[in-house]
Amino acid sequence: MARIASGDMKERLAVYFIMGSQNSERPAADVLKEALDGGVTLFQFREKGQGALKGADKEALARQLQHLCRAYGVPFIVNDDVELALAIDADGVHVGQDDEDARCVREKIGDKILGVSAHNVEEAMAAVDAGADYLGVGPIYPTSSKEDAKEAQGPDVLRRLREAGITIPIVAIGGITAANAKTVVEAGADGVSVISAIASAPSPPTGAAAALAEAVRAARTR
Ligand code: 3NM
Repeated sequence: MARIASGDMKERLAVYFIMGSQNSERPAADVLKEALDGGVTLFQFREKGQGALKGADKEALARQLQHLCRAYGVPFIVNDDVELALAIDADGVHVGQDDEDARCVREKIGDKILGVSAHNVEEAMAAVDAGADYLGVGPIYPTSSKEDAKEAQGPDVLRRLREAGITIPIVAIGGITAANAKTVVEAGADGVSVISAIASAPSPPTGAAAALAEAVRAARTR
């Protein structure tokens, strides 16, 4: 298997849904299935924070959600757990600046997808150098879904990264909704990454996912 091509990665980042069992009172598999029906293009299993599953329970949920993603042809990314990603043969791993070093992760996962969180030009350049396939940049807007989230930076951070010559795929994260998706894509993001806009949407979240997909699609053709 070869590394994912940049153009394919950009397509995949259109509607990047992130979720763990802690993000919804409903069964995660139900929420994910309904979101996939709405047009989610990439999924990240992020089992983190208060009440997060561990060990065998975490792996069992990961396998269940991975199975669903496979049925929809949507890549399954694991947040900050290389061991789990390798054990279940996930499609990729996403790491933050405080997680395992991106270069070490790249060595361990071979050609699987590697996503790295970056908050500024320096971190973005280091991530590219370490072999990232895409950058997650945020928080763009205030978020209540990440306990240790930094201060919201606004869409200008995306513009600064592009102006600094960062050309790899970028997904914007933090407080993104169908209403502001256009703004972040126009500022330089290839797509949007969300937890609450889908996981906390009225049930079923199919329409919320479809609205995000439509907003990104419309902004991309401008
Ligand atoms: N990472 P919501 S913000 C998981 O800034 C995550 O790197 C962030 O959730 C970062 O869509 C965030 O509900 C939470 O705002 C995004």
